[in-house]
Amino acid sequence: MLHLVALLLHCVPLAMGQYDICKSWVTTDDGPSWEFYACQPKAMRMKDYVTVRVDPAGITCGDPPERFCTHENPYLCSDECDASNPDLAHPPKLMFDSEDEGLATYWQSVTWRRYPEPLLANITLSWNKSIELTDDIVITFEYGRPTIMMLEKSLDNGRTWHPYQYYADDCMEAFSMPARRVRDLSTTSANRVLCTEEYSRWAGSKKEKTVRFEVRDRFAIFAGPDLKNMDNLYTRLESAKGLKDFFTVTDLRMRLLRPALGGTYVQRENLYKYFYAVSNIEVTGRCKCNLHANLCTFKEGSLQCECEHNTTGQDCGKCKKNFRSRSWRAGSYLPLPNGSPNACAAAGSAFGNCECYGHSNRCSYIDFLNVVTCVSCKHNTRGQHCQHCRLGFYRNSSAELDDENVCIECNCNQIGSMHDRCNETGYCECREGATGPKCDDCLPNYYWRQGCFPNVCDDELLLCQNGGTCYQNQRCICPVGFKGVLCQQSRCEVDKKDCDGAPGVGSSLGTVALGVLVLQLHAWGDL
Ligand SMILES: *[C@@H]1O[C@H](CO)[C@@H](O)[C@H](O)[C@H]1NC(C)=O
Ligand SMILES: *[C@@H]1O[C@H](CO)[C@@H](O)[C@H](O)[C@H]1NC(C)=O
Ligand SMILES: *[C@@H]1O[C@H](CO)[C@@H](O)[C@H](O)[C@H]1NC(C)=O
Ligand SMILES: *[C@@H]1O[C@H](CO)[C@@H](O)[C@H](O)[C@H]1NC(C)=O
Ligand SMILES: *[C@@H]1O[C@H](CO)[C@@H](O)[C@H](O)[C@H]1NC(C)=O
Ligand SMILES: [Ca+2]
Repeated sequence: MLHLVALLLHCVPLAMGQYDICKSWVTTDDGPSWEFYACQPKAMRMKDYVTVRVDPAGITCGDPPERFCTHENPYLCSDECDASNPDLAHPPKLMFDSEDEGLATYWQSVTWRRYPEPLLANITLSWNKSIELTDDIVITFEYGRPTIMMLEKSLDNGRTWHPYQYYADDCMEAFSMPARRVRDLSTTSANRVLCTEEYSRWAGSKKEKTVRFEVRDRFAIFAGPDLKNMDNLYTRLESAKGLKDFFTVTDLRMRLLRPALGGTYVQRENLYKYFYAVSNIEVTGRCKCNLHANLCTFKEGSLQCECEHNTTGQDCGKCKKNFRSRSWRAGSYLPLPNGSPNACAAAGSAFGNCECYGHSNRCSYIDFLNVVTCVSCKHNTRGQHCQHCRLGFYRNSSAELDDENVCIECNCNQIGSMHDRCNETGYCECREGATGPKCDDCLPNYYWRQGCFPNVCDDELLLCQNGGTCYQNQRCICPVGFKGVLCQQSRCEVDKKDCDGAPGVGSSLGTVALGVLVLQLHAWGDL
């Protein structure tokens, strides 16, 4: 019985297509066991999981209500958009609904009544999950396609954006780019960002309604027409740098830059026939799970891979706890037809119980100690399991033990601290007078000058006397006739002749005194 089940399971991958299952129970000479394969989820209609944002504010029509015309009949302006009336409203969600046969529901912008100011709108789609496109993106416009638009993509949840494709009725004029067609790309240019004129020319608003981002045509460069030779595509995706990433997105943005004109010129006397209306945005793709999952589910508002191979994370991008005896790797489409699972391995499968938290992928047996230890711990870690921080580093409390950022440099001030080690919260050990986590400050009553020194003078306890002034807590600048650390000593008391002729020659003496003072300042400045 067991035999039969195993046999059936084993046949499944071939029956259902490539990379559909992650593991199967097989019988070998050593008895039954699991066999693992590279696997990926099925392609889905991604519009069901998207969140959309339309910019700028106020671009959606109907607030206040507005009449609009069509290119076909520009003088019969009987259509109305009214956001407060559900039958006449055109909110963004109508780009993603499922439509009854023949009845288009669509998002619509305000009309171009501000002409010649451009009519600009951004439609941003976000999944909060990396997805791999498997078919064309198809955007359906009612009342004519834009004459200029651009598609952008993000791979990092909208932090950075990159052009994906340019669309214009005249690429040279709109973007200073020559017009090209995806069909003309070659194996080396399959991931080129180009400008196409195929979807922007006027052909009557009912006839040609779609704008495409051609994924299939790009796949066909490798897999042939009808995508019969998928093996070749998978081989290429694995080996050509950047090709997989080209088809991967977390967000898409349509930048609508000029609406359909229905002719060559904008008719100023009837601006109510210029606007954008989008009835559908079809995005077909699969969750990116790094070939470690064949299921992707919608949980708590986001898509999540159901990771196998002892991986974890939204994209199965790391190894599960206790399965980190070697570094994480994505599964591979190669070798054909089942690929390599590159599964994470349990700590202790090879030698004893040697986990290195992903900071080393080598263990070594030390004979005379009879222990297995990690070798060459990276990321500033050390220890048998790379579980400690190297001297001069401390543990990052917000990072797990297997995080690359687990150890933070102490960064102690070289002069202010005793040594370059710190305690578990990053505090260095300070020399006398120094303070602060890094010992780069001085305690009160100390001043900083290549280290901390006790104040010689200040404004509170150590006052300069007899009219002396305190210079940067380092010394008193004494008036002529006084000396001592705090100018507390009159020169007359020390040497009678210093007092001769002292009174009565104020101004000239003053000048001399100032001269001395300036000289002194110079001297200290050079120190
Ligand atoms: C659309 O997004 C781009 C960035 O991708 C931004 O520069 C531009 O200002 C946005 N336009 C509008 C109308 O919000
Ligand atoms: C994005 O997905 C992550 C992981 O599933 C989740 O923790 C986070 O809350 C999501 N963010 C938003 C804005 O939905
Ligand atoms: C993952 O770990 C479990 C034990 O928790 C083990 O049974 C299974 O075979 C492992 N899978 C892989 C692909 O290594
Ligand atoms: C601590 O770890 C977190 C998580 O990896 C990281 O974001 C942060 O930058 C680290 N802190 C420092 C100071 O390196
Ligand atoms: C580290 O040193 C600082 C300053 O001396 C102290 O406040 C802190 O409690 C110490 N942390 C630990 C974990 O010892
Ligand atoms: Ca619709």
